Amino acid sequence: IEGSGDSSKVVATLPSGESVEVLLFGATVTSWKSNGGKTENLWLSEKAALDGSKAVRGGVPVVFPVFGPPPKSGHPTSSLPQHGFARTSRWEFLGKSTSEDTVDSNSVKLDFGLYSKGVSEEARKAWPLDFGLVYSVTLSKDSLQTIINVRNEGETSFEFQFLLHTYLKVNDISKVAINGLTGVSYIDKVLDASTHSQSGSITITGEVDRVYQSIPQDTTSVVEDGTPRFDVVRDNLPDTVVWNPWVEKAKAMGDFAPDEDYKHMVCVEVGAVNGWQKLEKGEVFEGGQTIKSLL
Ligand code: TA6
Repeated sequence: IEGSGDSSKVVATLPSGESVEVLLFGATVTSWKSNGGKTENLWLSEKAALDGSKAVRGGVPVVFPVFGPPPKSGHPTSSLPQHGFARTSRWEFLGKSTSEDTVDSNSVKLDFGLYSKGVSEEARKAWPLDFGLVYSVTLSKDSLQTIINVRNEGETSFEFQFLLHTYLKVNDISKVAINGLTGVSYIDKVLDASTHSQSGSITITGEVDRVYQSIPQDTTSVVEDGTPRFDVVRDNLPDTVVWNPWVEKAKAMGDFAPDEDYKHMVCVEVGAVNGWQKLEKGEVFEGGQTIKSLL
């Protein structure tokens, strides 16, 4: 662990130079370097708050127990902030384990925990359900795996949404195509939340904010200038959000810098956000992603 207080982070490096950095604040992955440590794969705003003062603008924020603005009223999450409290809570570092998968490719797993008693008073009051989260971040030579384990520690059932708000770094958004979602139904939040069906690749020439639902196959691919750049593989999660704020929204976010960096990022966010996952007392949900860097 490096640093102290809310800006403390865990850094892990493989013998071949790949690395990952995770803030205890929100268990937010803020850096993932592949290619021997030469290639940063995640976008992080130059004005991202890394001191615990607000959710990190970039990396992989953890969204739980609600995605987006919560239901207006009458739902247990109604008085939670947008995207819930996990990304703005102080998680515990539970430990690190390394494994020699084969002689030349090993991996390191970092575990983080967040429990009911670890969230703020207001979050606890807003969502008074007993839960336990264990978030595992596994760095391998060419991939990063992030998996959540949600346990219902209470006496009653509860329901939740979960999403990994991954900011992928790209060279030039105008040369990006996102594949693997052809024919999938999506809610277009830029077009009044109307429902559409994806035809062909996704290209980004303006603000994009789409919730793709119940996707039949598990891999979403990001291709840059004709070269495959990332595979984002879902594990037990049915949905994927694709988001780029474009120039106006980028300017409007105080912690999004530099303004024109919308050209160098795209969010591909795996999750279970269409409806609610229900957990009975003592039940566990597990799901997440493996991002493969193909460079
Ligand atoms: O994931 C896309 C989205 O829901 C957008 O609608 C936008 O709100 C984005 O998340 C960022 O939300 P934040 O609360 O991090 O500013």
